[in-house]
Amino acid sequence: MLSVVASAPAFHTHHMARIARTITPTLFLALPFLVGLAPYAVDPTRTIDVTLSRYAFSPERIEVLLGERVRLNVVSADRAHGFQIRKLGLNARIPAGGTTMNVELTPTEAGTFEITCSEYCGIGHGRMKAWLIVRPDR
Ligand SMILES: [Cu+2]
Repeated sequence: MLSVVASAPAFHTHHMARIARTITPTLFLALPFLVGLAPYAVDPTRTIDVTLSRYAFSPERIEVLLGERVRLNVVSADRAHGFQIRKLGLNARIPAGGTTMNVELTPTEAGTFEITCSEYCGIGHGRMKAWLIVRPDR
C-alpha cells in the first residue's frame, strides 16, 4: 500500500489539538504526560524524517519491519528531487521550498530496496542513493 500526499506542516499540532480537545476537561493536569504518550497510543505508524539534498539522502539507511505501517516525511533541503523505490513502484516528487511530502507504505516483502533520486538535480544526481531495509523479525 502506497500513498503520497503533501502534508500540512503542522500535522502533528493539529493531530494533538484534536486529541487535546477530547481529553482536556478531565485530564488537564496530566497533559504533559499524555502529550508524550498520545502519538504512540493512537497512531501505530512508524514515522521517519528523510531529508534530500545535493547529492545525498539522510538517513541513507531506513530500517523498518515487515508489515508495519511506515510514514516517511520527505523534504528537500535545496532544489527539487525525487524519492523513488523502483522495486516497490514508488516515486514521489519532492519539491523545492521545504514542503514535506508524506510517503506512506506498508512493506509486504523483506529485503533491501534501493532508493534513488528520480529528478535530475545536478552533476551528482546519479550517485544519490539510499536503502530501505525491511527486516522480517520483530
Ligand atoms: Cu537527483
